[in-house]
Amino acid sequence: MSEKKEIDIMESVYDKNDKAASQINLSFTRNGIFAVNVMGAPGAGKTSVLIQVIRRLKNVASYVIEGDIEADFDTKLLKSMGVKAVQINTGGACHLDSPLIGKAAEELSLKNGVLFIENIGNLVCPAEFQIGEHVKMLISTVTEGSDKPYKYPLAFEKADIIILNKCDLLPYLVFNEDFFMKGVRALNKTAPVIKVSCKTEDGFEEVVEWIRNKQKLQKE
Ligand SMILES: Nc1nc2c(ncn2[C@@H]2O[C@H](COP(=O)(O)OP(=O)(O)OP(=O)(O)O)[C@@H](O)[C@H]2O)c(=O)[nH]1
Ligand SMILES: [Mg+2]
Repeated sequence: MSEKKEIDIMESVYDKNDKAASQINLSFTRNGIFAVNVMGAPGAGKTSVLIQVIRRLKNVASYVIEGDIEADFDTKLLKSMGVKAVQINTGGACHLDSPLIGKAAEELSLKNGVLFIENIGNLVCPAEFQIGEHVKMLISTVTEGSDKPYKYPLAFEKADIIILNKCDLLPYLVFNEDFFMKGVRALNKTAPVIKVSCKTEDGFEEVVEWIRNKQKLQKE
């Protein structure tokens, strides 16, 4: 009996969140905003990847909502580069949800551009919650090991694009790329997997081209 009650509560939590997410998504679309939910483990390089991407998204207004449990280092860094960014601190919650995004979005006065939402560093919960995004970008890294698609399937299954970051470190690691790709493709047949390095700056032209194309499709 108590088990059934627990499932009902979770269903209503997801339902409420998803309804709010649909409203937020509609409002983003109406304002010409293409929203990217950036997910990945702590330290995967989410902020580093955003910096590389935003630098290359010339002639496009970029906005960032930064999610962290505590602290605002990433927001300060982005603001120091001239990026319009706002911080959300969840104070303990392991993912962002729609009400949090609704409030943060109001602070940014969003209009015509790309909004990156850096989710809490966590390879599990962010994948379960829609937050009004048009696409989900997963940052995976070679330092995490090639078995991650097998162990954390939902994030890989739901991703629209998978960035494999820190490839400059490949010579120093044991990372089985074939095994990684087999795991990814068992879950997700379509998402491009793009190898990048924020250190050498390789791979980002392809990421930016993908974002530009998706943004164009959303506008049509
Ligand atoms: N060698 C190497 N280091 C990287 C690369 N990308 C990021 N890093 C380093 O990884 C660390 C974490 O990078 P962040 O961009 O802060 O990662 P994050 O995912 O935003 O971290 P949280 O917001 O704390 O979850 C930093 O020390 C970066 O300099 C890369 O491609 N190669
Ligand atoms: Mg970060």
